[in-house]
Amino acid sequence: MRVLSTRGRGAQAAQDFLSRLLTGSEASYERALPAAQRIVQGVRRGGDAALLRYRAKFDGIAASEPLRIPAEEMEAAWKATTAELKAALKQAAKNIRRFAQKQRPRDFTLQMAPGVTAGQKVIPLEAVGCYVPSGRYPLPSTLLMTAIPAQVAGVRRIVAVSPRPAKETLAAAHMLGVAEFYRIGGAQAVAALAYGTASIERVGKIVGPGNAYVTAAKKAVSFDCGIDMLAGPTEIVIASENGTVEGIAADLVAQAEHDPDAIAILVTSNAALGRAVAAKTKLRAQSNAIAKQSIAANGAVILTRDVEEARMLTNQLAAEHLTVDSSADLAWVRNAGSVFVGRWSSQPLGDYVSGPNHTLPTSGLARLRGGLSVMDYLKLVTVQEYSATGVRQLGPSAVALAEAEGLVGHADAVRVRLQSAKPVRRRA
Ligand code: HSO
Ligand code: ZN
Repeated sequence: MRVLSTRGRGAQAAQDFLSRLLTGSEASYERALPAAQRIVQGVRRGGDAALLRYRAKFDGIAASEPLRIPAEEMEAAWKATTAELKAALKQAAKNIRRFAQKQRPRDFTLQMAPGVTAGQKVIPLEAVGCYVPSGRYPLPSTLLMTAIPAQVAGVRRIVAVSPRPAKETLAAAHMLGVAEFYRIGGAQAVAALAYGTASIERVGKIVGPGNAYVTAAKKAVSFDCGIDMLAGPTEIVIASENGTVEGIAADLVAQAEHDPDAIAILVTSNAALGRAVAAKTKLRAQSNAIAKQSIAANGAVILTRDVEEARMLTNQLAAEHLTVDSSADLAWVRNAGSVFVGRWSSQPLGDYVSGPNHTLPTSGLARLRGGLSVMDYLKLVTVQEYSATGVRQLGPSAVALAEAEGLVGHADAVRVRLQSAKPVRRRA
């Protein structure tokens, strides 16, 4: 693991490394875009037949294998799950649900002026598709993270897709009552969800992480179908001055094992801590093929001049996962997908059981948004109601603004109301 210092002779190397991360090389999904677009068009035109053809070609699944996974198969998977894993899935689900419930925005009505109310009505999306990766690692936890907030939002139809779902993923679907599950993946699954086929009804939004083709396809369909975000490889930044070497190194390796392109960084002004973490991380990654690869390619300890510089760099990196030393650090954190506080808050706890979502913004997107939440499945529809009194209160200002914009029709529409809302003069 490289140790780069922002001061002294190595400063240029640190600069180069950071600007490579910050400006981002061409994302892998961009290279996949032309192929993904062809596949999307193929499914859009060719429907089920094309979907089955792509599935056979890319996932090696015989066309005779039905698209939809029978409920009995999911139930059997649940029954075959060990008591220990069942309990773990239940505990994780309970916390994810509780957290999403707390995040759910409420309906409200405000009185804006006498006779004028304005409010918001929270309405769930009709149908969403949850993509569950099944490539390098099967991720049943991702089904919990994408389906539970949808359930809390009140989404009526929740569809899961995964090309080679693990038994554990099917078990999780059964536990959650996610009954519509298709054995499809890649760009073709995204296309089927976005445009529909004879056997798969289209959804309004597609959520969940996937490989470069899935991400490229999400971008390709995003004019016609909602998407959560374009997710790149996992990132972890630890901003620590006095953390524990063992814990920091273990967390760096943990997120680094997701992907050979994962990014794992410690930012610190404490050179002794930095050097110890670099050595320990290298050692820990030795026995983990993928982490070893990503740490060699994108792992770094950045030694800064002072704490201030460490904080500034951390905010610039806008990491998907950020660990800080104490809750006092929350005061300077501006950009991060999810923050972990203190030595005991190991990041994988958040990947599974704490409650907050693990579907998080990557590639600097944390400057603009946080993780997936119940909000991603909801619309805030606004409502307003005037009485005659209300029109008399606000109407004249609306007319003035409409006239300023030269929109005669707008002004007239309000005037019509103003005229009929004139207070009736009582005869003396
Ligand atoms: N760390 C990943 C999520 C995950 N980890 C799923 C384990 N399973 C992205 O936040
Ligand atoms: Zn993880």
